[in-house]
Amino acid sequence: MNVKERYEAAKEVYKEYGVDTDAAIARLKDIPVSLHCWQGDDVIGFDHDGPLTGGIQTTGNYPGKATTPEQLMADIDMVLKLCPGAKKLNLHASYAIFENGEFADRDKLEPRHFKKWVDFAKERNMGLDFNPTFFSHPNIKDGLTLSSPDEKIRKFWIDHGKACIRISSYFAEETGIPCVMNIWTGDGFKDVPADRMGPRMRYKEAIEEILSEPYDFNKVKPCVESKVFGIGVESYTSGSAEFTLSFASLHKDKCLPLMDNGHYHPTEVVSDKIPALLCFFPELALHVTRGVRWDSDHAVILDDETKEIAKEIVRCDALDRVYIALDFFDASINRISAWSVGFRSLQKALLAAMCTPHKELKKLQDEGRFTELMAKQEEVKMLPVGDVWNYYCETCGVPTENQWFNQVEAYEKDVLSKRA
Ligand code: RNT
Ligand code: ZN
Repeated sequence: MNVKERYEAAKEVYKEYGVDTDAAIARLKDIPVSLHCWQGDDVIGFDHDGPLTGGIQTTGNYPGKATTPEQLMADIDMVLKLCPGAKKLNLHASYAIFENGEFADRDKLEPRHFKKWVDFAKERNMGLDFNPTFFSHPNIKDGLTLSSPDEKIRKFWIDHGKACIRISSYFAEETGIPCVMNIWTGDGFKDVPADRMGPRMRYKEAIEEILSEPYDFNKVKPCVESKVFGIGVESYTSGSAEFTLSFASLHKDKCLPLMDNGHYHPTEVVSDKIPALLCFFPELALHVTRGVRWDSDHAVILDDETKEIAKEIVRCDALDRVYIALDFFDASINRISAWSVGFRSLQKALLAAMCTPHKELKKLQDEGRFTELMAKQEEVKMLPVGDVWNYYCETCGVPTENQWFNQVEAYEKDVLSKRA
């Protein structure tokens, strides 16, 4: 049987469960997922020569990483070719493109430094998301940026945040698609702090100042991302979960909470937090990643939590209230492959969620039929979602499950292996 025939058979199976797979496919095609540019070059960017610093780290030195905007764009194009569905491109401020020997520090960045990215996105009908870069820079003092006790340091980073709001507005204007702008800092302490509240009060006021820069909240969606600890900041973070959630809730008219599922204690799950936050926030944002023990940024795979996250977004009917972005960086394997596995896995999770008979399952719960609920939930796991997936890929004009990896291998041989 070919892909189409297998799909037709699967479609009949799903019909018996009251699931319309054609509708699921049509819907999934319109759900944008933000593709992070930083998997392509190990979170380095183009505005500095030094290493990645500030609470996060990449490990591995697999050959072929992008070191110029042209290379990174070519690699992103390859990923777009391999992945189905609607995409946005997620940039960091450190990916500014300077020309003719010009340079602007983070506090002086302007929209024009991102014009090439805007052209790139427009040509591919993609929206753009953005992130101020509060790491890999000499103005991180004693591990702190926005929560630093040094006013000059704080001012520099506040000005950076404001510059990024202006750039985000430019992205939204140019693409006609809202720009999600995420504020994450690695601010924190390696060892037991002597003051936990001071940095947080300064952090609060600094973000408030950034958000005083004028913007249209329908077009620019500033977010605050929390983290429980980072590399070198094991004991304390200024932007803890309670801090950012309270901040976002106090400033609901100006910003959104962002949850990265690698930023919590190992048995805490973001899937359960999504419906909790949806009770209070009109919109929220996600970084989908894969935490492994103490590390937050492994490539996303089709694991239980990824499926559960997708399930919550879908069954809460919140696809238009949740901004979904990927956030991981693996330097130990082919980066195009890491990117594609991550993007495709999230798409698979969304598709599986859309092909689940949530109404019937909810009914069993509400009627207290928990024995049957457990049995049914296990039964639907075995439905032929793989056949729907391959057909979805085919209709999106991208390779099916057993066809994409050889394209990565060819690209490695033809392009990546020739890079210095
Ligand atoms: C780090 C945060 C943050 C970064 C990116 C590069 O732990 O998750 O979102 O990964 O901004
Ligand atoms: Zn993140």
